[in-house]
Amino acid sequence: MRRAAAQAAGGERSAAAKLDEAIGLARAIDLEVKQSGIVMLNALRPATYLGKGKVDEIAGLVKSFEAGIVIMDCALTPVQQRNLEKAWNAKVLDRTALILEIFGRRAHTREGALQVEHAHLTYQKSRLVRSWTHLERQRGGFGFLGGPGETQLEADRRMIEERLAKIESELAKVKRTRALHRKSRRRVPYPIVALVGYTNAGKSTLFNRMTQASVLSADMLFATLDPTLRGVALPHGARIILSDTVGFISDLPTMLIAAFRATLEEVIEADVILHVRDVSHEDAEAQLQDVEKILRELGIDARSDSGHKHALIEVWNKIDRLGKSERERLTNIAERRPPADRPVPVSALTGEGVDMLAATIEAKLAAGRVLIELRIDPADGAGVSWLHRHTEVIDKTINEEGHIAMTVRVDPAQAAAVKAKFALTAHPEKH
Ligand SMILES: Nc1nc2c(ncn2[C@@H]2O[C@H](COP(=O)(O)OP(=O)(O)O)[C@@H](O)[C@H]2O)c(=O)[nH]1
Ligand SMILES: [Mg+2]
Repeated sequence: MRRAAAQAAGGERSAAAKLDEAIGLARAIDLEVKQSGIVMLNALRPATYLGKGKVDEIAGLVKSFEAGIVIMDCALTPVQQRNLEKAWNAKVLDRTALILEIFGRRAHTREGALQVEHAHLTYQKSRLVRSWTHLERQRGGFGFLGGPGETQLEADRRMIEERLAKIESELAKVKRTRALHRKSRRRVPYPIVALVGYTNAGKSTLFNRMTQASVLSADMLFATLDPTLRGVALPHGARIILSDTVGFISDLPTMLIAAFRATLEEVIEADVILHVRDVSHEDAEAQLQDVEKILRELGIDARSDSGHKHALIEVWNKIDRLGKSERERLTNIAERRPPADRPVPVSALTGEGVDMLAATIEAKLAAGRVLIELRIDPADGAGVSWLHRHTEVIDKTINEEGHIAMTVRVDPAQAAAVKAKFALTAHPEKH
């Protein structure tokens, strides 16, 4: 695959960072990147975006690599896309098309899938309108309205609009019943640990490192789950589900923002969120702000660490890329933070710090365990012994009415099952 990064303005470093990101995005849909580069542009060509020399040069590269796809990290008009596809004899994706492709693969929830389809259709619709305007101009204005080509376009547009309206009403319905869906979606009995962070931060590398070492990842229970979820056994025996998510993308096209948020829906479900950061990245600080802003909008406050539901660990990844002094500086900053929100420096690549991360997750999970008070019929001896086997029993007394009052501590993931088992007697959980 040959990729051209068209960078009209901006410094060289940021162009390089954008190129890295685009390569990361292409890999996220399992494309093999054969060649990549930055193209400096003096002027945009309406017909081909790039100048003739560049188009020819890339045509040669496409041929020699036998590439099937060229990704242009910019916004192409439908005409430009078509002309380039013809010139290169390869499929051409622009930035929005590439991101839509990624979101489409990663939308797990019904809402996510609907939002992505909505964004896709909106994208197609905008392109229909644009190419229609283009045809009009070529034919010399409004004189040809009602011609055969235009009828087809109008029909296409109406079809898209009808589908959009249908999706919108379905989305409204899904949102109304969201809480319900959430409850039934949770079928796995282990706490969920979700990886979030920018594209290229190292989420998938960390995901693989943590799951490869674990016997659990080959477990039957997980064999049928999708590849972005895997079981991991932590050092002291706690079991978790690790969930890789779609990464943050810089300068996300506006029409894709809702779809992106919807693909993060499952993060709200997580018991622990690992915010993976590339601390060797020049934009690390701005990326941190972006991620925390979106998390807050999802109701996850990265800074307070008060709720047990959203325990968050900042993972400072790629420390192997830091020089000695920069590494010491960051380690000092990390160590000065209070234990509850102390970042964990790691290298997903070399494995350094990953043990510490596992231990930190384990500690967070223990801290996140919830207390449940139950009142049990004294005749229910089986129930009492079940509780002794499956939960941590904190307190057990006989109250005035002769009931057994029990206080037990469980993983948040277990709480629902315990409450359901003793449905009539459970009290609201206390943290
Ligand atoms: N030097 C170094 N590179 C890393 C590390 N973690 C990931 N990478 C590289 O960063 C790139 C993006 O990693 P990936 O896991 O795909 O990021 P994701 O987009 O967040 O899933 C890949 O080329 C990885 O090899 C690390 O700890 N150190
Ligand atoms: Mg990834």
